[in-house]
Amino acid sequence: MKFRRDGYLRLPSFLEPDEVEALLTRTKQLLDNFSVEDHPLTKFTTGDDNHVGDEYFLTSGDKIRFFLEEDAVDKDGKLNRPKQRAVNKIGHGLHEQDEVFRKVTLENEKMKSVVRDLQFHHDPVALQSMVICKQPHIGGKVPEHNDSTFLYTNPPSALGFWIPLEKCTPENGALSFLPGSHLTAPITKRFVRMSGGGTGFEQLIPPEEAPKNPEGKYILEACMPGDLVIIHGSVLHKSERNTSPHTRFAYTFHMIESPPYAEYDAKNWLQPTPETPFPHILDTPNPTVVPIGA
Ligand SMILES: O=C(O)CCC(=O)C(=O)O
Repeated sequence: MKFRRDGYLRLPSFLEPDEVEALLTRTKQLLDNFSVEDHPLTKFTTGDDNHVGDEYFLTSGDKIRFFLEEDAVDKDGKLNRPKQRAVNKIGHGLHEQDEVFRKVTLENEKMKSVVRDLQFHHDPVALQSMVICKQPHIGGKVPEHNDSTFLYTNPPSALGFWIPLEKCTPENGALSFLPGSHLTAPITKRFVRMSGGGTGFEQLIPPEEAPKNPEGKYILEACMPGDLVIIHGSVLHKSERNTSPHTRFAYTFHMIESPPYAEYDAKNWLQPTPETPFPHILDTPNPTVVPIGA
C-alpha cells in the first residue's frame, strides 16, 4: 500500500466542501477576534535556532494561540500588516477547544474509519492541532524535518493528518516529500524542553555518526481543498516559502500511540495536563496493527 511504501498518502476530497468551508470560516473568525494588543509577539519557525521557547508556546497545548510570521513583525515589535495576514499558525488545542475543529477531528466517523483501515496504531490519541496560514509573500518555509523529532514516543509513533483548506501549488508552498525516507532516515534529534527553560534540540545520534539523508527526489504534492494527506512520523517533508499573493491555509493534527503500546516522553515540549489528557480517537482499540516495513 502506498502509505507503507512512501510514508505518506493523499486521499483526494476527504472532507466535503461544506466541511472545508466551515473550517475556513472559523479560521477567519479566530483571526478577526485575535487580540494583538495582548500578544507577546511570539514568533514561530521550525528552523533549528529559532524556536521561541516561551510560556506562550509551551502552555499552548490546550489553548487556541496565535504565532506570528517572522517577517510580519518589525524590529520594534509592531506588526507591519493587518493581523489577519500576520499569523503563521494557530495552535495547539483547536481539536479540543473549538467545536468546528473538534467535529472533523474527534467526532468524525470517516476519520475513525481511515485510522482503523491504516492499521498503524492500536489506540491512538490526538495530541496537537494547528492551522498553518502560510501568508501571501511572507509565509515562511518549513525546512526538511520528520514529525517524530517534535512529537517523540518510545517507540516512535507520530502520525500527521494534514488537510488543505485552500488550493496548494508550487507557488504558495505546497508540501513535498522524500518518498520512502521513513524506512531509512533515523530520528537523529529531538525537540525538547530544556532543563534551564525554553526549548532546544537534543541530539540522539552525534551529527558525525548520523547517516546521510537517503538518496531520492522530493515529490511536490499539489492538493485541493478537503484532501487529506497522511504523514508518517519518520518521513522527511518540507514546504517552501509562499511567494504568491494567495494564502495557503491548512488544518493539521497529529496522533500518537498510547500506553501500553508507546510511552510519551516527559521531555517533549508538549505535555498533557490533568484537566486535558490527550483524547482517544477510536471508541475501541484497533484489534490489528501491522508494523511498517513488515
Ligand atoms: O503546512 C506546512 O507547510 C508544513 C506542515 C508540516 O510540515 C507538518 O505538519 O509536519
